[in-house]
Amino acid sequence: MTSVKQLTSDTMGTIYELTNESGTIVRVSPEGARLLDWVIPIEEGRDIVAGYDSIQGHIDARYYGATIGPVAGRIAGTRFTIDGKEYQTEDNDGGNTLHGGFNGLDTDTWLAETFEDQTKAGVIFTTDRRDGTGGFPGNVRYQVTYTLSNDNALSLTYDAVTDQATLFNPTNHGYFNLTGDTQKAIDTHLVQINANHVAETNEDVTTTGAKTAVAGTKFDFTKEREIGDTLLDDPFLLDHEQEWDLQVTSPDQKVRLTVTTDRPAVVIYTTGTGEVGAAMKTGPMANHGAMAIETQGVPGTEKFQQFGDITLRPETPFHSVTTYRVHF
Ligand code: FUC
Repeated sequence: MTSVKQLTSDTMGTIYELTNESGTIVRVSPEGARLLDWVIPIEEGRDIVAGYDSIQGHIDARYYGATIGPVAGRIAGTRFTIDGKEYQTEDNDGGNTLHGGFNGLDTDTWLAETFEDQTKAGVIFTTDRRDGTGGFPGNVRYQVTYTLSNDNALSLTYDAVTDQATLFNPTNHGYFNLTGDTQKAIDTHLVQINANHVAETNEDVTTTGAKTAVAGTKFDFTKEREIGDTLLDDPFLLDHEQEWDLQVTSPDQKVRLTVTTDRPAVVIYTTGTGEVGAAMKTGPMANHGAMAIETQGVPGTEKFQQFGDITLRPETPFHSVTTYRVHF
């Protein structure tokens, strides 16, 4: 059996708790349609998702575990054009629009609807936005569905419909530390990313439009290796030639996380000085204490056609699935 129940606590507010037969527990919040906890039933329960010890901490810091959008990453110069019409978005990141701007989808309190059956349980989060919110055109309904299955997969399904052409490139900003303790750096985690190229970035982390082969660079994770102390904030261009796109294994090898997505890229962001000392569930965040695994369209796609198309049009509803699976 899998199940979902609604709980309320003073520190976390309303949460939805998903459980499966193996005793895995996933907790999500309507605040930002956010992933709070993913507790693996080993030892006394190992929570592999980094997060604050209160929902207010999450709201203030914004991105931990949250649904990010309408456009994940940076819109360079806070402007984009669709069908010849230019739109202006907010400057919340040194001349660029980061993660949807000041009021990204992470700042919405989403409506929640639960479902459960023998093999899976979950929550459908929905939020509606008016034309022009944050500078993005279209009255848009966004949905994110979290589904926990009995085989320890957590799927995040993104859907959206609009009444006029707009941009949509969502992600989830969950930070992971497979030791369960963000006071420990992730440096000895083993990582494999099935990507032979990264998108090249400028100093301000916007993309240049070029792609770089990973061979011989610090971005080469095509064979499993320790992530080390390198700081990453880079879009890996997924080859999509294997069963999964990315795999992370805990230093004690007791937990392995595989990620499979239909999106063309994954941004790996390893936390640095900006996050050090944050009041996490397990105490103050270490330098390099977690990694965000953000599947998405390649940042800058609105500008660089070679990366694809993130235009959402009325006649083509958006649908995308990323599946995270734990092996323990
Ligand atoms: C990631 C990065 C950013 C940023 C943020 C918290 O997605 O690309 O640089 O600092 O999340």
